[in-house]
Amino acid sequence: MPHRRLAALMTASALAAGCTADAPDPTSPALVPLPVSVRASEGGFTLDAGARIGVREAGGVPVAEGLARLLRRATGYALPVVRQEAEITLEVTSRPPAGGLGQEGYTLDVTPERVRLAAATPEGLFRGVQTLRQLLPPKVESTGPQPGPWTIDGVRVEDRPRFPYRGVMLDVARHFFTVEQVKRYIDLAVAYKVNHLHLHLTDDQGWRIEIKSWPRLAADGFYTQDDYREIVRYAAERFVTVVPEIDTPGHTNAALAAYAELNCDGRAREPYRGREVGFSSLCTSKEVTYRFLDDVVREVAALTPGPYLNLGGDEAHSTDPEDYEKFVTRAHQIVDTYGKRLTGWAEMTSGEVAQHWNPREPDRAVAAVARGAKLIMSPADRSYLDMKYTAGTGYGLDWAGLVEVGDSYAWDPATLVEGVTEKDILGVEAPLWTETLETPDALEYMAYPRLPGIAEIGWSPAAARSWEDYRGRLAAQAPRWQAQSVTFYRSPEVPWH
Ligand code: TNX
Repeated sequence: MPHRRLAALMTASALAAGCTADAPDPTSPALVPLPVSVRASEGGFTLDAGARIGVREAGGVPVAEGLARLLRRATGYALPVVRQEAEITLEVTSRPPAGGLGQEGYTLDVTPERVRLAAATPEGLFRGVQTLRQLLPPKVESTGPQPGPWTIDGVRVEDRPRFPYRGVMLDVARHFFTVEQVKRYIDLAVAYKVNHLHLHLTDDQGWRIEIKSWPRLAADGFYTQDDYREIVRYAAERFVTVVPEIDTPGHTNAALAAYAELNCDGRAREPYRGREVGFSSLCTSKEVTYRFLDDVVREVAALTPGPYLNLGGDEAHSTDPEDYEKFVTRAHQIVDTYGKRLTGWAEMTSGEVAQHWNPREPDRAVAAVARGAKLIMSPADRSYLDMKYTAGTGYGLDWAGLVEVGDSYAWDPATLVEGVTEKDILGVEAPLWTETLETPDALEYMAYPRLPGIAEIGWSPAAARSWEDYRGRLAAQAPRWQAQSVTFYRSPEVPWH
């Protein structure tokens, strides 16, 4: 861990290369994820009723408007967005240092006169806005007007992410969640600089996305194509890329129940409501299976602006291994045809990105790297939000163990699996499987407070992170969640105030 004064001597280019970080300073603001560099400065800035939000570059206007909407709710101030320097200024610039901090990096300066946020892109501004939110008093998260003052201590932040992919996954197949519920899940996660939403759209228990060419797939509880477009749009407005997952060739009972011809024996399966896995398979030897897959991939790809299309590939215990290989090869070609990059779980033997999930099968991650894939690290015993915190947790599963908040935080993606190093890793993800979760409160209880820790692992420099320091910063999030009526688990490991 670099000494603070030494870190202060490190050059801007070292920062730009992402290879340095200040050791956490106990007097620093309680930010999650921890930025690359935070330096306290003299005095403080107070937002008052006459303040304006200034942005010269057209690209920054939506971010400025978003910040204004958030601040107006709690402060009751007018906060007009103006196209010039103002009390709070957002700037899109290619000039260093902000301009050299990559697509998501930013600098944030708070002085008694003004707040100045700068980044190379609107996305970088949006990430910086999340830091600014956390510098303001927690009541800034309230949905109705609160009394001031709205003071921020003087500070200079320089920041950029460690990994480009910081994801959350929501299983909307085992239990369905509405568009509004998904929007709230996005809203809460982006505060921690999450930038991908992986939607597990299909499984044995349900098919949750309308496919026009196979209209019986989605029966009850599903997104129409317009619903899905709305999720994608809402996510994109928050610089979140949606990664749709159509799980194949296993986890397909819902499709096998809707269309008899997808079964090798030509007989439709019964709908399934249980919690078993590994019993279903598409019929890999039938041509109709590939026409089906082509139709589904074509429609989903057309609705999805992001680069990835995930075809699952996990737990295909009812597919013969040779047939599995053949299926995946053809599936990869289909995804290519529609201009997307194939991603899947670690079992998938083709594709550009593989997701490590099973702590008992690290070799699959190593094999994926060997064939040239990048990894998303989501080890179930650390990052699965559906694992119980303790034996007494009222929801969740425990097949990967009990995962207290400290367990989910205290690991590093680049040292987890022997033979997998930093350069092999695209990022991290926190999946939330919903076999046992039926309500938004249950989702939030499992995600908070673990989700912010996974987000920090993906964002913050490894050398600057420690559980001891993190638990204090995490505790400071609680009043922010309370202001938004977030249901969260009051772990005894966290020093809540
Ligand atoms: C394993 S993770 C699964 C899911 C379950 C989850 C429950 C993965 C690729 N497959 O089907 O929902 O465990 O924790």
